Amino acid sequence: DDIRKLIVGNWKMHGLKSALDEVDRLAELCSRGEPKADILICPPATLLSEMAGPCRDAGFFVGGQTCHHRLKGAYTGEISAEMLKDAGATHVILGHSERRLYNGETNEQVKAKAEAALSVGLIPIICIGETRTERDSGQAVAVVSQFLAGSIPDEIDDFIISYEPLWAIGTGLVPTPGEIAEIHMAIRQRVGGDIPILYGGSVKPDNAGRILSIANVNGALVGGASLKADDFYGIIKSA
Ligand code: G2H
Repeated sequence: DDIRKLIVGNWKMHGLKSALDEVDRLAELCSRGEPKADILICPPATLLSEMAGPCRDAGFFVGGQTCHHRLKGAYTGEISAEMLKDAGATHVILGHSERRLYNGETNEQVKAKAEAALSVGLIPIICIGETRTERDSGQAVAVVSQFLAGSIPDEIDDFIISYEPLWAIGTGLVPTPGEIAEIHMAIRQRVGGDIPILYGGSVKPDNAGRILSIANVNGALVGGASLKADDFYGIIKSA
């Protein structure tokens, strides 16, 4: 397919102001290497405003890691889609399995968050994936299909899907190329030809080239290996 590859760094709850040095370092590596992929960094919300300028100068996008489903209001501690946009974000990760697990996010909430994001012009990156038990019982495609049916707003065409098998997140375990290809094909059949489909879960410099060459893998959502510029660049350059 012709979809431009997108490499996303999901910093999760990592990164103080000192992490801006990693952005500078990444900018330097990319200016020398001229990577072919688009680059998006999703830092903690506290760093978003400060990172937006240097990232824009380097040609990187910045994004949020979640947003509230309401546009504004009395929701102490929450961040709206418009606030992310105002801070410089172009994208927002939604329904990451860590949020589904630790914050009880449901498909309905993820869908409402995606609608909020789209209403202010942010591109939602909707995360879906099966557990090890679901895979072992042959349910992976069915589970992923249910997530798709439940989490994607109706009649939208500007969103990104990230397939992240739960058992591959932060574990060093990665599905076989055949397993990734099967799920990405199933997602492609349901979302159509223009929607980028990312793979996430223990993507590292040494496996990125293999993963990114699989059919219908249009990029990667990278956690641990996105925190250090040299590791992240190792992934970017294999795209
Ligand atoms: C999956 C991924 C990024 P990691 O959560 O979202 O993290 O690359 O550390 O497995």
